[in-house]
Amino acid sequence: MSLAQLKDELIAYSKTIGVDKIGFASADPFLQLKDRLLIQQELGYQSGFEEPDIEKRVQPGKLVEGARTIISIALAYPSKMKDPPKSTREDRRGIFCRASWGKDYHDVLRERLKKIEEFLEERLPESRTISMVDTGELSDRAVAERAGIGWSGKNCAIITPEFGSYVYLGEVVTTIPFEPDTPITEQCGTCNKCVDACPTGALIQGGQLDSNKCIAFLTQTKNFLPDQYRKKLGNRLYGCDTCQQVCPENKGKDFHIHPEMEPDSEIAKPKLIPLLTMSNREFKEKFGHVSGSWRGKKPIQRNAIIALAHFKDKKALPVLIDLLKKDPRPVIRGTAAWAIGEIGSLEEHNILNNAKNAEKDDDVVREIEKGLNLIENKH
Ligand code: B12
Ligand code: SF4
Ligand code: SF4
Repeated sequence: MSLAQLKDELIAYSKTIGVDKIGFASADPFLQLKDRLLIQQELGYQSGFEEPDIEKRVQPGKLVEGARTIISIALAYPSKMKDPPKSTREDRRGIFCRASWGKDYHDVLRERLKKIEEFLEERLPESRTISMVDTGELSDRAVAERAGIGWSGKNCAIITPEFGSYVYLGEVVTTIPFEPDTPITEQCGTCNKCVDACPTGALIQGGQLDSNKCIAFLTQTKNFLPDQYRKKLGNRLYGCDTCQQVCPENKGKDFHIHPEMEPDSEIAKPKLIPLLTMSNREFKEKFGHVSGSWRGKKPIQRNAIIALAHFKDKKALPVLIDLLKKDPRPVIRGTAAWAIGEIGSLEEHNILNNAKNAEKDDDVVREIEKGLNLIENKH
């Protein structure tokens, strides 16, 4: 069988295993990406979640000796919930970004990628392959761009003409020298909606992100959220979709192809107050299977407290006061103190004062002082 035939067979096979788009790229070094990564590193714009070894990121040959091709796959995910529950005065809700709806995409894509690896190994046993999604060394986007899956948008996302940018990406690196596909030309043109809409100015310019300012990144940090971002968080519990939501290329794009990616609205848009008192076990049971739980319970709870402050939800005060008094985690006590200041009035001023006298952690004391100031400024 010729390689052209094998490629056609693999494309046909990929459709049968639930791959929405497949593309082939050469495994040549990613020289432009290397320059880009060095610039981002120098400017301090990286998130710290990337593979730190830049050489490994840009030289597929370092991952598989004799690598010739990278096969990129894309799976489309839903952008709209069927029957989303309303966030009401009685029950304020937070939101997980779309990339955290349904079953963790790492597991979903790994299963598809494994099947592709097996397909190739069966037909060409002497070939070597490895696959990765998100947590691997390669830039999934740079691979997808080269493989013709989509273009690299000003919002940094890979945008496919068929599914918009709501696609997960993964790849198989192989020693098989397939004919590469042609990249798609950039189609943003004069549009700049994503850059203008970003709530924190994290998109420094089209295609360049300062991760430290990006809400998607900030929701995943474990320490206190810097003051200037607290109001910007809104009710986001994990991730941010704003620069994709405003994108005209995503208009009308809402694909429900994979049943495992269907969101459970009580998980994707959960009530905020019950989140605050959840045990580790309950959290794992309810949220353990979604990608947004990878940093554990604490950042989600911190963000939930910030969301309750955003809603000025007075019903949250008893549980926030309880957290301030009893929670062993300084980030939770401190963020609760700030939120009490945002929501509360003179009665809560006394509570904050008492808590300040009892508090031993300097960071928490600072947050309590912020809370006290917030109340004083209201009166
Ligand atoms: C670190 C990381 C983050 C960081 C930093 C994001 C970033 N923009 O760099 C944070 C935590 C902020 C983040 C957030 C999100 N992420 Co993320 N993240 C990653 C990760 C692990 C590495 C990305 C990386 O290396 N960035 C460094 C930059 C410099 O490179 P790059 O974006 O990979 O590659 C592009 C640039 O280099 C650019 N480029 C190269 N040279 C030049 C030169 C010029 C002049 C220009 C303009 C551009 C340019 O072209 C490349 C191709 O597009 C990848 C998985 C992976 N292993 O690749 C997922 C990944 C990029 N994330 C993904 C997703 C879904 C998200 C979120 C949408 C999740 C959410 N809803 O909250 C947001 C989107 C934020 C945004 N606007 O980018 C998907 C993207 C899917 C897609 N369709 O593009 C990926 C691919 C995961 C996956 N396997 O599906 N993420
Ligand atoms: S994910 Fe949100 S904060 Fe990050 S660049 Fe996009 S709009 Fe800005
Ligand atoms: S909003 Fe406009 S500029 Fe931004 S990615 Fe979409 S098309 Fe490109």
